[in-house]
Amino acid sequence: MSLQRLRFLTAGESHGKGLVAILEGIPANLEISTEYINRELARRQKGYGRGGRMKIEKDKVEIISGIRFGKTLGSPISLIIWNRDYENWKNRMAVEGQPPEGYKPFTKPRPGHADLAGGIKYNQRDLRNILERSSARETAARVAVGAICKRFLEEFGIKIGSYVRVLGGYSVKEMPLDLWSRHLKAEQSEVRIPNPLEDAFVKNIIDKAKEKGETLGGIIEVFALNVPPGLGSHIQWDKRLDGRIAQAIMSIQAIKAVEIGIGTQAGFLPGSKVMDEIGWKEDKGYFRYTNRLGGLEGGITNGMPIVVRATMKPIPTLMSPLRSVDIETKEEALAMKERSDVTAVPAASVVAEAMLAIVLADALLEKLGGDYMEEIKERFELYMKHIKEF
Ligand code: EPS
Repeated sequence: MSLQRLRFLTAGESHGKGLVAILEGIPANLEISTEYINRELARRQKGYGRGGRMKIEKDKVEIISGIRFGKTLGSPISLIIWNRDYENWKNRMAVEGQPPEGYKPFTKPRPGHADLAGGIKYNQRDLRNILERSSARETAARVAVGAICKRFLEEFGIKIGSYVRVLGGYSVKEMPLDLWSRHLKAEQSEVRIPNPLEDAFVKNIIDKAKEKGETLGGIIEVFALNVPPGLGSHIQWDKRLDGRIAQAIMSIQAIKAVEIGIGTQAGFLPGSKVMDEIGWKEDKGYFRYTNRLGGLEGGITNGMPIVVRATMKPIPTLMSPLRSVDIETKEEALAMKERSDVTAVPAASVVAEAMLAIVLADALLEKLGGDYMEEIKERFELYMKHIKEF
């Protein structure tokens, strides 16, 4: 719905054979390598506080179509990320036949997961049939798609980064002012915070949560630099870019809130403390003295960095489980527990980069049109000239 020029779908169960994605709409002649996508996949797998799964998986993409001799063809790009863990699930996740001897269906839904609502909706009494697709394992496919979109945006100087701002209630105390420096610091941190010197505090909170059988959520910030003004539009509700970004980020598993710029803070401040005053200089043209509105006004980019904040709830699989009901007996029971993460906030930060990249690549293509890179670059130059002269 919200994508105008790109389309993508993912498929795949968490413990099935693998994850599949098809991305359509990327123009021809964009240089891209498997290695580039794999780098992003590896970034998603990091983060202190993940469970055993990330030790099993070494996510690598296999490109099936759409790329020849290192360049896109303009045709749909399809890709697969094989699940290594499938080896351990072959019998339980078989496409044909019957469940193996002694197999126990999953009947004690976890509060906070899609288990119960999904089971009711799809009439599945083995709730594994819901869990398998609702799992955040699916985000590996999104990150692969996002990597291709990032590569596209790079051609226009647009850079996307992210960091974790809050984890398990701990709010990062000190960090660089500049967004890209925060991102670079986060790349060095085991918990993706913009100051690795504070890693120990966060890791300690994660260790304590693990001991208690708890899980932890947090707040991430994702941003895009060098985005030209004029992406998105004020003219229709579904063309507004802030709404399109919000949907994309909110669609990430476990995200419960999305803010742009100062976000909810804007409701507490007078107008003069919320708007970003306009200036003009010969060398840089129009600029803003502040960026409280996170680079978006009226659903259109204004040339300032796009800044998005998102809140992730703790993972619902608790090793000290909460009360639930066994859907077979209707009796009170503790929710199902199985291997999971204490926190996946650092991973969600990388996933948010991918989703922002997808939406921005789409918006740039919407603005410029075109089917091949040379054509689109020419149009971009022309538009940049227009911005300068306006
Ligand atoms: C994930 C893979 C999953 C979890 C996590 C994300 O692996 P498994 O369920 O086999 O341990 O680590 O997903 C969840 C916790 C969830 O509730 O969705 C991944 O690849 O990111």
